[in-house]
Amino acid sequence: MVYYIASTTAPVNIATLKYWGKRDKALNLPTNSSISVTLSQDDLRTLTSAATGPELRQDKLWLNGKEESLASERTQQCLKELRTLRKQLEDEDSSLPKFSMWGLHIVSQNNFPTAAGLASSAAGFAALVVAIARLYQLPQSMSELSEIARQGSGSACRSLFGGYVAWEMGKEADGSDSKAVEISPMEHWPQLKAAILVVNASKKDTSSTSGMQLTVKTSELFQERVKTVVPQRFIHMKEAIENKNWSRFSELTMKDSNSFHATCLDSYPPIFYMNDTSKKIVRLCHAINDFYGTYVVAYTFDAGPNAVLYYLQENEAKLFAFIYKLFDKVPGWETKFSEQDLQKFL
Ligand code: 2P0
Repeated sequence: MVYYIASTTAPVNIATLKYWGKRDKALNLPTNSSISVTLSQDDLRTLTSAATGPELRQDKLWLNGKEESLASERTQQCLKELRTLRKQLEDEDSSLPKFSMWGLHIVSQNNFPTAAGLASSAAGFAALVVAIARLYQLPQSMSELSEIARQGSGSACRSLFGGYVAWEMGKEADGSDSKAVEISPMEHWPQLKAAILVVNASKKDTSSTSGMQLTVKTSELFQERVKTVVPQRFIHMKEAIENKNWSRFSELTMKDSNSFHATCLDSYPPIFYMNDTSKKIVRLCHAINDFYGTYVVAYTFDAGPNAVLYYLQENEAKLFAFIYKLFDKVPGWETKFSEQDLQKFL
């Protein structure tokens, strides 16, 4: 038996300017542009291998060791587009093996909890699209492939790049200009670090897709957010990243997380992604920043209760002194803060 195989990893990306709302559900076209920071591949990532061969009749997927359906329209759309691109190559060069006619076997593994608001669908669809594009030896650029990944899951388009990434919402009705572009590579600002506080690793209650549909339909605050708040913030956040302006970046990141969760709360009936522990983390971050009189940490929360904290490498000890003291889990970390200090902040 002959098999052809390609593998890739795709990292998780965490939005600092949030995507929330679709103007076209079938094509996954967003109501606003967004910005994200891609996490290190060493931490949170999906590893995907795609295989094909003349004897494979069906498409199959194994996710985290368990066979899963590939029947969803979004997945089918990604596979269809990738096969069409491969078919074009085969039509141009008849010596190429007919991959587009054969089944695909896809094996995918996350090294973090799936569907718990840790952007597993982003890394998952990005890895799926890139693994198959490599297998098919497609000449398309990452930005072009991001248009396919976007149709699997909106945020997936941003996981095709490392570092600092913008998803430009585009204007076209067919989605041909709604794609991810790199703002800066990871090496541009390597001092920026992320820590994830896993508050709850179980599956979220309201899926992102249904949550954003409800917000678009019912929230008045949302209209203001997409019309005036996000377009301004997009420009400012891009500048903050390009200029490595940490305090500006922190402020915008926290404000945008709050703005997104406010539109969730303003949906009817309201959607709650953050829980009491999440709120405690928000207060702690502001308290830490107040204590030092400067931005030491910035929080952001996606469609779940888990916190992503951004900080500069030089402030790692300052931040973790608080975190470890508060959660009292990790021995060996010295902190100059007393219980009394902490209680004052919380
Ligand atoms: C984001 N989120 O920008 C925002 C912030 C969650 C909160 O993108 O329906 O899984 O597959 O396009 O991409 C999560 O939504 O939604 C998300 P679909 P997706 O990262």
